[in-house]
Amino acid sequence: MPTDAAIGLGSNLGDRQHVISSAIDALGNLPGTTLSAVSPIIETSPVGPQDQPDYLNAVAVVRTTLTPRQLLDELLAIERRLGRDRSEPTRWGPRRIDLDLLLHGDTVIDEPGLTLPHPHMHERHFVLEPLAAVLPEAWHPLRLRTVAELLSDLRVQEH
Ligand code: PH2
Ligand code: MG
Ligand code: MG
Repeated sequence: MPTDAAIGLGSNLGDRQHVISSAIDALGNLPGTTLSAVSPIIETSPVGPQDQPDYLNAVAVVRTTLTPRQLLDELLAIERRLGRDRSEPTRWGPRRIDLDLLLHGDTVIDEPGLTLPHPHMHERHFVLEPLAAVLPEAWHPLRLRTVAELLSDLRVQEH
């Protein structure tokens, strides 16, 4: 059975726009997968170390028969093909491309290298804003809130 999965895209090195577009094209070409929506691309200040360039962020939604683990492996392969350097020394430091599996239906998983929903998605504007643009009614199976609700919670907390 195909499942809707949401993927967060981020880039703050190189030709950010081009790298994000190439990653979106690659998502649409994955086996058993069709691209169903792409959010607007937004420019965001870095979260984490501040001495790095601003990011472009977006979210893509795919409909896929890949399992979460298969999809994760495909995301890592796309990152490598687009020149991601996994030897990057700093956690949350600059990168050409970052593809994060945010949601895979309402699957809950906590395994080495694969946590669903993505453990930080509910606390990040650069994820929730584009995600709410394409999947506002998607359900977070641990926080028991929709994506639109998570975004409005985050806005309230910050005021
Ligand atoms: N990704 C990070 C760390 N910080 N900040 C923004 N604005 N956008 C990101 O995609 C991002 C970040 C680690 O994955
Ligand atoms: Mg990330
Ligand atoms: Mg990542």
